[in-house]
Amino acid sequence: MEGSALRPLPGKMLAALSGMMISGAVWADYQLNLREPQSALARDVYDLHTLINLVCLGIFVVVFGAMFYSIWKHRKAAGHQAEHFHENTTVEVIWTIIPFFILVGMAYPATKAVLAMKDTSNPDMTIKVTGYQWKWEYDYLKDGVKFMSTLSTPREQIENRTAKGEHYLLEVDEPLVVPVGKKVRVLLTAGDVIHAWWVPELAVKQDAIPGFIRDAWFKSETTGTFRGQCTELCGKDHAFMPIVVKVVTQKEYDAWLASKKQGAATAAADNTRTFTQEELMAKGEQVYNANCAACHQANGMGVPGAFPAISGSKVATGPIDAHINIVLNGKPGTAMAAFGGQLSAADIAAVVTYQRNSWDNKAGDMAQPAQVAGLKGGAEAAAPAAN
Ligand code: HEC
Ligand SMILES: [Cu+2]
Repeated sequence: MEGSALRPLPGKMLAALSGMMISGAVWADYQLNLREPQSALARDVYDLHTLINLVCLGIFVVVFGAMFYSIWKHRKAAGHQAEHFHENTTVEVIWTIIPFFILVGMAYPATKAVLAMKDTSNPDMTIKVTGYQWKWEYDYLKDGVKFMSTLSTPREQIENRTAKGEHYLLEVDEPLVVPVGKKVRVLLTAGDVIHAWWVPELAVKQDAIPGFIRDAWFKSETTGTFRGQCTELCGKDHAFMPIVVKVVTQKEYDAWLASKKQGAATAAADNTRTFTQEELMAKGEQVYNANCAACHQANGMGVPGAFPAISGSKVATGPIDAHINIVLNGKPGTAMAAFGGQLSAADIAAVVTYQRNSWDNKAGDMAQPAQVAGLKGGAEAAAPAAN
């Protein structure tokens, strides 16, 4: 597949073709091809796509050329009489042998690329990626760094109240950060339904299936920001869980990792601290908007028939332990997931406090991290290891 010379070809061909039909200005911000590959594997995939398209084009021209030529050349009007014959062994052998070699010629490089994609041996680092409705969790297994990556496109853009940004629905609050030139193995799974992790420029596409671990890998040759999407229809906000991979130099990566570890240490300290009501409300609003508003909505009104309103909810104004419990453990069989595994005790204390004292809710009380941790420990002791 040293066919890298092929790469600009289809783009140019398409541009020339379409230039005849579409004016230049329209064409300028339009692109019809795979995204520019950023790794050796992605280049193989790109070249394969080009090669196979060219083979198809060649077959198309030869077959239809022969057909139209014969029809025209032997037309009745020119005095041709149809010949009566059947079974021509030579022709039959030819039209079996030639396609056979064409198919083998296409299958060989394709199989080679697929095998290379599956070869996750000897990675430089491993990241566990978990899909949730509707966000991704990245867990840097060796470094103890773990965070959620959620859509950061403002709601105003989604609801057409302002103009859409350049990376509309392809931007997140916390990208996956990896060093350039390193073989990164990703372990993929999901916490609720099937999702799929796809970054076209790096040629990774793999389903994330609850209860299974699948793996894939990529090795970016350049620094930059590469964007992808969940590619398995996973519910209402399937289009709202993009993937952003930021490839940086080793030095930048080390600095990022250090600051992430520092952040994790602060979060751990938060879990043993006592907060004021104001601190909890401010933190709770952030946690709510990042994790709960997709279903319960920023105004607390939910979506009638699907997601209950929190404003005026009996749970969010009733006994606080029951409120904490539903956030910790979710409600099995419904879309209300257990947040005990993804959010820290401080986050849960904050979001519960926020829900109890926002919109129409005036419970007036607050939850502290220690209380959440106590309930969490209790639940785990009462229901040991479900798996
Ligand atoms: C994927 C959608 C979804 C997300 C995200 C979500 N919830 Fe829920 N939530 C639900 C559903 C559905 C129910 C109703 C469950 C049932 O049938 O009782 C629910 C119920 C609740 C209730 C009980 C409300 C009542 O009156 O019965 C609380 C409290 C709650 N969620 C808090 C939260 C918090 C806090 C978060 C964010 C950390 C959150 N939810 C995120 C879907 C979601
Ligand atoms: Cu998904």
